[in-house]
Amino acid sequence: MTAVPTAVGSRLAGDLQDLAGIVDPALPGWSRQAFSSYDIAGRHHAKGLMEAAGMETRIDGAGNVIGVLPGDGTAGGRQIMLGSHTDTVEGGGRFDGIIGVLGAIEVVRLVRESGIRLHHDLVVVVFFNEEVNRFGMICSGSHAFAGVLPQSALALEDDHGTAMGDALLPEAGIDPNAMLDARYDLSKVTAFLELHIEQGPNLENEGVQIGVVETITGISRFTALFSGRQDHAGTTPMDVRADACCAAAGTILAVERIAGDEPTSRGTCGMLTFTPMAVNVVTESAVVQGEFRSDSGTWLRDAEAALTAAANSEAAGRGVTLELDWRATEEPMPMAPRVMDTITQVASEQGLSQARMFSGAGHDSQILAPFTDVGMIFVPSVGGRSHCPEEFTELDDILRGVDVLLGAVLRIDGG
Ligand code: HGY
Ligand code: MN
Ligand code: MN
Ligand code: MN
Repeated sequence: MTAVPTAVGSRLAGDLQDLAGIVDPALPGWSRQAFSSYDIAGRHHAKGLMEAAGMETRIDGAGNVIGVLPGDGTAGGRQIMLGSHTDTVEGGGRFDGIIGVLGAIEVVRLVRESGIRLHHDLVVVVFFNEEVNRFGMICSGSHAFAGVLPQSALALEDDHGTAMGDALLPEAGIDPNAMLDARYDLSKVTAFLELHIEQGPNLENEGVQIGVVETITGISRFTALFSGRQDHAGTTPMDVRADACCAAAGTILAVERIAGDEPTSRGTCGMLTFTPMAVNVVTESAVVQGEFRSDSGTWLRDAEAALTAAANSEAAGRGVTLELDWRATEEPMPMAPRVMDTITQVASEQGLSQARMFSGAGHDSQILAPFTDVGMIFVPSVGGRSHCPEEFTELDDILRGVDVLLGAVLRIDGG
């Protein structure tokens, strides 16, 4: 058996720096948001690395970049698939997503350089638009890839009334009809594996090197439009106002209260816009985008009901009207036991400490999990920070993650 190679730190460090550097210079942190030219540049950069690694590449109708390293033809066309995303949140970090893409490409190089011939075709995918886009949709690329992008997603509108379906072609170079038709035949995929930073504090706090994800969080995301009446701040008595701002504020605090102190439940309202934006004007309209997360679908349904009631009460009590819609809800998603066991076995053979864990972050893996066996490998986040410029993971931890990813590829159904 050919000796199993280990990831090349200098090469991967260079890749990380190059890809992380493709960002919008006008924004803080590392911003390569979907629907931006920086995102297109980032995905095309990854495509170039795939080609340099000897892969055949293409971009599907949903903007997903797909690279293939053919196997020896004895696996009946079956594939082992790796992947993640290259888009970021606004003002994000330089490890979320890209370590999974670059780590997968490093695995391909190691396989080729070592002369190992896999039976399976080895496929690497860069998914378009993993992060929440301005229309409130997550993982639109992997939804399309799995054949589950709802037609209704194209009608989702941003704060300026632009529909996602109208923005895709001019901004992302994606034909919405081709996106709806971009389903990949996942039945031929033996397993999908994603290397990712933990984005939380657990591995670092426990001093553990490898996280083996058991379940990925469920997510319920909403957009609430409060419509009140614009008035003068100084002459309008408090008891005759229809103040959209205060209705929104009460709803935001309700999200925090409903999330409460459950160990794996979260409530966040990260987007709020007022019209007009004027300190001496009673707000006419307010848009709140928020979300709940939990490992329990039941808890999420209860939270949705509680928030709906709270938002209606905050609006009605002020003579404000409310339009509330729940978007991009995802059920909690268990990972495949046989893939988890493979990752566990490989990590222990490599002498690495490891722990099974819950992912409070959402991932493309959860979109693919109903259609093929999926597993995720986590590496520690320094200080547990992510979705911020302070996001950091040590190169040695990334290299350990890549070595486990390669080990799992060689192990799954004979490699
Ligand atoms: O929002 C998330 O959890 C992921 O980073 N998209
Ligand atoms: Mn993210
Ligand atoms: Mn991510
Ligand atoms: Mn979905």
